[in-house]
Formats: sequence, C-alpha cells, structure tokens
Amino acid sequence: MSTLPIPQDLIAAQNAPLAGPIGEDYAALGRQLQRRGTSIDDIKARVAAFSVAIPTWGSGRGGTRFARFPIAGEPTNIHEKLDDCALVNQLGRATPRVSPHFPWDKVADYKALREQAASLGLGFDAVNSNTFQDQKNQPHSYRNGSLTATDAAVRTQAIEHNIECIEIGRQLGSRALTVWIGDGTNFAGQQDFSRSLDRYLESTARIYAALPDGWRMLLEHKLYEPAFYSTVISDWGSSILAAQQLGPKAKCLVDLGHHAPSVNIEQIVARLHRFGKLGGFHFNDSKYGDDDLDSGSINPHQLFLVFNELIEAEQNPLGGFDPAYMIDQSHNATDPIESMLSSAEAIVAAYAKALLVDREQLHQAQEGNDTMMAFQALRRAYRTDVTPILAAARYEAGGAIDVLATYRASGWRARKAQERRATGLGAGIV
Ligand code: LRH
Ligand code: MN
Repeated sequence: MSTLPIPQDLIAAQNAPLAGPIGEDYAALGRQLQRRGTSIDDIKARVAAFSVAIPTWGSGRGGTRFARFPIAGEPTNIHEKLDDCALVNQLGRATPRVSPHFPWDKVADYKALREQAASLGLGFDAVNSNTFQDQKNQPHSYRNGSLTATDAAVRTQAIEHNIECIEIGRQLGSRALTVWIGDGTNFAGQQDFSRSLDRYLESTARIYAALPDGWRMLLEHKLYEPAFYSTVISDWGSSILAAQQLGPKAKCLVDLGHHAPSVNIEQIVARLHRFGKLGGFHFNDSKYGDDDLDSGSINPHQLFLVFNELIEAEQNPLGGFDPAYMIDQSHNATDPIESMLSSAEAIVAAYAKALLVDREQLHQAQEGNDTMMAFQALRRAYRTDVTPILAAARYEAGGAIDVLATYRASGWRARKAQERRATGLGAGIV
C-alpha cells in the first residue's frame, strides 16, 4: 500500500472548482477532434498510459561552474529526493519512475531503498554511472579520462564502477545502465582520436559482458563539456558505431542538449530507430549549449517534432521500439518540483500533439510532394491545445488538474524547509 506525500483530499479540494470547466473544455475539444475523425478518448487513454522518468538529481537545485544557489527545504539525500519525486508523480501522474545516479545516490541497503520507492508508488529506470568526477580516497583520478584513459588501472577502476552500478540497478529493479563519460581533450594532439576510441570500445565491451539478461546499455553522446576541443563519444555517429560494435544490448541515448546549435535532432531520432539503436532520451531544452533547461521551455516545436518521429517509429517498429524516456535537467532558478511538474507536462503535451497528426494525410502529401499540406498536417496538430486532455487524464488518475497551484497549496516546500537541514552553498551540477 503506497503512502503518498500529500493527502489526496487536498488534491480533490483543489480540483473541485476546476473539474466542471475542464469537462467543458474537454467536450469542446472532443467535438473539434471528432470533426477531424479523431476520438479524444483514444488520445486520453494513450496519454494516461504515457510516462517519463525523472532524475533524482533534478529534485535538488542544480548549479553551474560559477555557483549553485540552494533553496530551503530541498532534499539532502536520496530518501528525501524520492519523497519529492513521489509528489511530482502524485500531482502529475506521469512520472512513476526515477533515474538514479551513483555514487550521488549511494546507500547501504538498496533493498530498503527499493521498498521505500515502491511505498511511494515509484520504480527505478536506468541507473547512471559517474566517472566524470573523482570521489574522496578514490585510488585513481579521472583527470585524464576514465573508460578511455591511457592508464589501464584507471580504465579498470571506471569499468568496475559501471559494473557496480549494474549490480545496484539489479537490486533496485532497473533494467538499463546509462553510460555518459566526459572523456576528451582541450588541445589538438592531446590524445589520438582512434586509440582513445579503441580504449572506449575495449572498456565498454567489458561492461557489456556484465549486463544481465534483459538489460540494456545506453550510450550517451555529447558534443563538448567538460572537454572543449574533442570528446570521445561526441555525436550520434560515434555512438551508433560503438553500439553496433558492442552488440544488441547496446543502444544510443539522445540527450537533447548534447548537440551543436541547429542540429536536426528529430532526424537523428529517425536514423537511430532505422538502424535499431534508439535506446532512450534525456529530455531538457537549451538555447546555447548543454543548458539543461526545462523541457519545452525554449523550443517546444523541436520537442513536438521529436515525438512526431517517435510516433512514426512506433507505427513502424522495425527491429523493436521501446525507448527509455527520462528527464535530465538542472534546476538552477526554480523550485525543482515545479520545474519537473511543468517539464513532464510539456513532454506529455508534445506526445499528445504528435498523436493528433493525421498520418494518412501527412504520408499522402509527402508521397505527392505537396510540401505545404505535409507541413500543415504537422502544424494543425502542433497548434491544438491539448491541455484539457492532459488535465482530464491526470484528474481521472487521482492527480491535480492544476499541478502548480495544487503543489503551492500543499505548502510542501515550506514544510520541508522546517524539517530538512539546509544544504551548503557551492558550485557545479549538484
Ligand atoms: C552530461 C549529462 C549526463 C549525466 C549528467 C548529469 O551532461 O547529461 O546524462 O550523467 O548530465
Ligand atoms: Mn544527460
């Protein structure tokens, strides 16, 4: 029996004055979609079944290399992070899984952690390893790389950490390991591009060999940062070649912030699916670099176009379609819970709008080279306000019609500010 963070009747009280108006909006949109030959209830059912995982590190304030500005009542350990993530799911009803990061979320008893999560209605999605920071009394530093370091002892340490993450994930009920490494160079000539990649392939093959049945290894590419001249796995090309070399359990993870400005990410999604290597996503948004801003907050149209490709892939699954949907953001300026609530809603909205694309009309226009009608098939879906569908799905699942207003009415943050110790000033992502 799960003990949810706030009383359900608080949510019910907040919903009461909104249920009527949302019902009217839903009925009106239903009539509009009916005229398009689409059943709003079908879309609502798909929306209700959709979910995205949230990052444990997203429940606290994030920072940059310059500074991190904590807020009173932010979580100070994984147990408090799970409480906050459970509230995001209780209100939004779209985030029943969390993605943990090790050693940030390290505990002594993972069975107990799994039980705590289950009692909060949460499960665990992909686990994330961390060989981009040195831990206290760590035998070997990652200053010159991790899985691609020239020093075999450093590589072995990084490999063993990833295998330890798999073991932890197994205890938590996870079925995937996300491997992102910052390995790269700041100067031309600093490392040999091919020998670095060969060391990556050799190291990841040893991690791959430790994957239990039914597990996946998600390779996350990133153009730059922390390395600013070259990055070993810098783009989807390097990632898919490595995944193909490693084997069927290796797939590619697309972090929306890990590309050069104006790269066509939705096309990368289509390509990875075409070759059976679309493993998952880290949803966020960015204007310049890996800004880790709230999903849909800068470029909601791109998020829609990514989901448009995902619906096409789902309808044409080829060797299989089961990408892991996860959020990866750094909440430097908002209440992290509010950012995760609004980001999850933006992601579900992009999915719902993509479901509204008249694919028959789109494909016909594409085959007939009717460029404008092909574009209009997407645009008509994109400009549809799907708010009533999302709110109705949340309401019927016991969630909040207005997630932010209900969160604020709960007084959760103020209460936690009383209960939780203050977290220190600092800098960096967490
Ligand atoms: C790297 C990254 C990676 C995580 C980290 C928190 O930029 O996207 O996915 O491990 O952020
Ligand atoms: Mn990421």
